[in-house]
Amino acid sequence: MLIKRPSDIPASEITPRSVYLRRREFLQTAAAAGVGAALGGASLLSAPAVRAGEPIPDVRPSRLSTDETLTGREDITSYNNFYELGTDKRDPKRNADQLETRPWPVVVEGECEAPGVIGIEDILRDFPQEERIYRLRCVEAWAMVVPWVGFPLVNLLTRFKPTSKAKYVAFETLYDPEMLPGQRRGIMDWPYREGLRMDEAMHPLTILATGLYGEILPNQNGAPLRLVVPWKYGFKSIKSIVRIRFTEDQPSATWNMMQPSEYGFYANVNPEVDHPRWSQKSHRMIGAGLFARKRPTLKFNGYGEQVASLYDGMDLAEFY
Ligand SMILES: Nc1nc2c(c(=O)[nH]1)N[C@H]1C(S)=C(S)[C@@H](COP(=O)(O)O)O[C@H]1N2
Ligand SMILES: [Mo]
Repeated sequence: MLIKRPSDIPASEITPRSVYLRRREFLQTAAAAGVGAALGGASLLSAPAVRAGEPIPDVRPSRLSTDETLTGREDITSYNNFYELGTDKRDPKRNADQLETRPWPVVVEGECEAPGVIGIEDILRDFPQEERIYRLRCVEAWAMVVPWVGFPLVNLLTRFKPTSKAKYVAFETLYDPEMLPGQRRGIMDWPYREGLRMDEAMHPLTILATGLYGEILPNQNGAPLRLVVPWKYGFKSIKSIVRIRFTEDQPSATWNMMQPSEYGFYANVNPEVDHPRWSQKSHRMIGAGLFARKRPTLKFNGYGEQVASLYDGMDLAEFY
């Protein structure tokens, strides 16, 4: 019999401990939810390695894209907020390789008739991928224009049949200190969490992104699956999602929990409501140079025509 020496074992056969543990958790969750084979458990567990930078096939352009000048790929992928990979803007790219994104089961649970688990490969296959060029406006008063690849969140949510009790959707990032070095420090109450009201989640502008510039998402940008809500500050756009839960009550959200006076649950981009420590009236474009003129920030990040009616009758200074 042939005994494989360690050097003969292809990298694809070696399972990092954290991935192994995640598989086990996935199998337990799947069993508890009574899904398992029905949702193609086998393909979930033996997904081929797809890497950042590989092209995503059949990406269709979207009419919901802006026509502004794109921020360069280098800037989008090297100036990041992703505290799980470090708090400096350059840390996420530096630490990106530590995160293993295959296999990547996503649990969908809570107030729905068909809870279950879906793998990233099935997500890429089942939901037609579009290019959506959106402004991303960080609460720190800078912005980018990003050619995301992704699909409307509503397409995924409806598959799991939310009940009439589902008033909100909660999201969670992977918790795995072995692969996410930032989680070895108690700087936040991990995992990173975010949430949307059901109508915000179902809105056609709200997408789950799987790529950018036509290619699989780099880890520092939230691979393999991150939320993008273009009319809200960037911190709502939670990265590396592993859990989606329909809830009756407003879910907890990381920055809102940490500093509620500075970061609201809604976090709609609003030049009329300043952050307590700085103005939100204007922002600088990443990549435009330090001396470039600041741009005026638009209410709802310029998407007011599409989304303002979601907040009819709400005082946006109170519900910031
Ligand atoms: N899990 C997680 N998601 C996150 C963050 C984070 O630290 N962890 N940072 C948020 C913030 S503040 C912003 S501005 C955007 C940045 O996205 P980008 O790095 O792709 O530009 O991601 C958001 N999503
Ligand atoms: Mo941000």
